[in-house]
Amino acid sequence: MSGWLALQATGASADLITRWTFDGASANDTAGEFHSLPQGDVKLTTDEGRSVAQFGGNGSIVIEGGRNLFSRPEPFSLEVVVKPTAFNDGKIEPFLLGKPSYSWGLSYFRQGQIYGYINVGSNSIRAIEKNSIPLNKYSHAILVHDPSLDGTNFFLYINAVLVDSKRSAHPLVPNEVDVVIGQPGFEGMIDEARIYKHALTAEEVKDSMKKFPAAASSDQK
Ligand SMILES: [Ca+2]
Repeated sequence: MSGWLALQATGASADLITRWTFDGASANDTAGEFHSLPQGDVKLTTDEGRSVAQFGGNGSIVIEGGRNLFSRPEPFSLEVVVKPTAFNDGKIEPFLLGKPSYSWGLSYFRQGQIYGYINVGSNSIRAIEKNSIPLNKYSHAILVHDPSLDGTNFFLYINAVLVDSKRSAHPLVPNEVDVVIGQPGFEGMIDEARIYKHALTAEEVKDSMKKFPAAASSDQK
């Protein structure tokens, strides 16, 4: 009985494939599954009491070992705590976390818009108003895909609020490229990047926000 309860209590965390806290000296993930290579102007730094990866607009963290992640229809969730420091208007649309271009991912677009993709650009869910994720402030973004659902199966949450959803028009497709955090063009901070082999429920999204708050004054262990 207690074992069963313990399993219940672990919930989504049991399906957390990996997580980048950027709390140590390297950019590697906590699971030790992936080799994370900061490229370009990425540096690990401290900001507002958090240990984060800082991107200056010309760098990204390339995750080796992630090439086969989600290359077939299966549930997944992507989560980041993000603080942009500049809009990237006129430049490429950088992925915060995912596989460019458009295999799957969460991106930061013009004027603070947030897009989530599967397969192609038109197959996206979005928060398109200006400052959906504002400059100079930590926000929390989660993209969820649950291919087991017949109808709406693709969800975008900002600060645990569902801002868009739809039925994905495409399944995931094989795309053997590296996963990246902060594709070149992104300027700002990323913390607590997480990948789940699980479709987070709305309740689990709220729980994750509580555990890893965007507005934390220090890192949550
Ligand atoms: Ca951190």
